[in-house]
Amino acid sequence: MITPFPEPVYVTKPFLPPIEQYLDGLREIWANAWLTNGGPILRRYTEAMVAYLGTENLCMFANGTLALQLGLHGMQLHGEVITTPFTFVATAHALWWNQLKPVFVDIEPQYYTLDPAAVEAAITPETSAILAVHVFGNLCQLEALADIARRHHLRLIYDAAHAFGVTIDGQSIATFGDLTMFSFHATKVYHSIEGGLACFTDPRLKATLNQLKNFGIVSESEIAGPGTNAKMNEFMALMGLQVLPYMEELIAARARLTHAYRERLSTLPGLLLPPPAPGNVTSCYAYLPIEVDETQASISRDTLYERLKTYNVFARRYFYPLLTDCPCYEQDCRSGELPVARRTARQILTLPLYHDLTLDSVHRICDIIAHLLGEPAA
Ligand code: T4K
Repeated sequence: MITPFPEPVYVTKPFLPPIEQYLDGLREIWANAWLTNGGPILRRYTEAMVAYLGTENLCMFANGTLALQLGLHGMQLHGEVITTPFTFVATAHALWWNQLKPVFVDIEPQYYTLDPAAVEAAITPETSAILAVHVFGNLCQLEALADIARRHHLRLIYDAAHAFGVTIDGQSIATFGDLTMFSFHATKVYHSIEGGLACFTDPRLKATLNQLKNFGIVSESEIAGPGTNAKMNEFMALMGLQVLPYMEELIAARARLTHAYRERLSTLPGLLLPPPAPGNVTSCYAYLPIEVDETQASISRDTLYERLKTYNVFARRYFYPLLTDCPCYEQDCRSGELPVARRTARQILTLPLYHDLTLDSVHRICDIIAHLLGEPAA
């Protein structure tokens, strides 16, 4: 008999380093009596990040949203920015706060990233940039987007909130496009409680972003302009610094669980899984998205989502609704029906995936899903 989990199983769970190790770090913070504003631990963390990503051109932030928002601001964009409707709201909000008009275009059906042909078709004289999202850690079509940006003289920005740790041909994805943003929120594969990072190709952006995140301050007597407060504090930097050495282990654990999910779920009728990453890409296994095709399965995505809760399994409908269906953005849809994005938002469900979820739990979640789909348990 299939019974509910005794405790809630959420879509994700943050990894925490050994508490004694964090307490040692707290003692250092106490001794320093330096809590924020570019303290010694943040400096150490920034150096570790430079080494990890292989670029000096980066800037740490209080969260990914502010990293993106200020990154866009620092690049002095104007007019329209072509982006995806299938993402977390923060992507579009970062444009809104810069008074940039989002132009939402369709995604491609396999990995849910921007469809380059749709991007190119949406370019107008008002377009200044493309804001693409490596959604679920799936890489965008890097070459096609770079080619479009080059031919149309557009800036290319990546929201890589989900993609920290992903590499292509052995190279970090931090250095593609003009600017890449990572989120280090507690719900991510890698985190610093809250936190964000912007990596960029133009080294001059570093001073600009460092000022923007610190009220526009250049020195005690000089203010460059209206900045804001988007600094990372020492407690976050400490967490980020202590979680970083576990990256390989965290990704390996998620890979094992992903393979187990795939093996079982790919045999169930009406469930679709995006293909694994191409051979030259190392994934970070950020999310476990499935699509429920109501015409093939005996159940809709929403019914499955609700019924899973009765088994204490809290999957999430990332990303639903489409941004173009949110009242603040619905007037910005200029590109017709967005059929792929619309279908994906209707069918998508992300299942629990985190470092210490057990293989037994994955098998049990799969058995519950099979049961709800009217299939025999394995
Ligand atoms: N761009 C994209 C594409 C993004 O996905 C995001 C953030 C951003 C930009 C902005 O980056 P940040 O400014 O956040 O750095 C969560 C996260 O808050 C958000 O960071 C993330 N994307 C988004 C996809 O997911 P919610 O509202 O779904 O989170 P919440 O609080 O419901 O948490 C989800 C589950 O995680 C909970 O059911 C339980 C578990 N959880 C959560 C927290 C916070 C824990 O076990 N422990 C925790 O501490 O937005």
